[in-house]
Amino acid sequence: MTFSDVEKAAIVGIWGKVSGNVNTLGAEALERLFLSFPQTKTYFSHFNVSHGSTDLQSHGGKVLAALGDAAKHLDNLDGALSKLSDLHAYNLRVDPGNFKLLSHCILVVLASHFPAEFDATAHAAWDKFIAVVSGVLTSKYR
Ligand code: HNI
Repeated sequence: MTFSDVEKAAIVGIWGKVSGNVNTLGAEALERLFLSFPQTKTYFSHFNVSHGSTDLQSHGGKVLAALGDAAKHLDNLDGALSKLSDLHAYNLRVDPGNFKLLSHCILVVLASHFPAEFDATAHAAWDKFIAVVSGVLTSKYR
């Protein structure tokens, strides 16, 4: 999967808005995930999932930081995400359907925090970007 120059600019541009605030924004994405799709909490039974918890902050930060790293390697996402792909497929065994749910929540966070920057072009680019990342993270299941 390749990204056009317009898509790349939109992905990197929005990442620039997110990068300084990954813990807070990531925690919000996870909180939305767990409240809207409670079945996803089964993977996180060892977490304190209450509002603002350090577990939400720290894990949310890791997820968004991984996306930020991916945004720097748009021409080689398979390579950049290889270790994370192994982890999700072989260790965590997250049902691939859950990636769409988290992706949706991340897009909602971006739209609500950056309404001016998150226009239709940025929305489409980020939707594609997270879908491709999710595709890589769920590519080694068999
Ligand atoms: Ni995911 C761990 C990134 C989707 C369940 N996940 C991680 C880590 C990163 C990460 C980074 C930390 C790795 C490490 O510690 O080395 N996860 C991502 C990204 C996406 C994603 C970028 C999609 C965009 N993960 C999901 C989904 C689920 C999920 C959809 C389940 C609903 N991930 C987990 C679990 C862990 C995890 C569970 C381990 C958490 C822990 O600390 O115990």
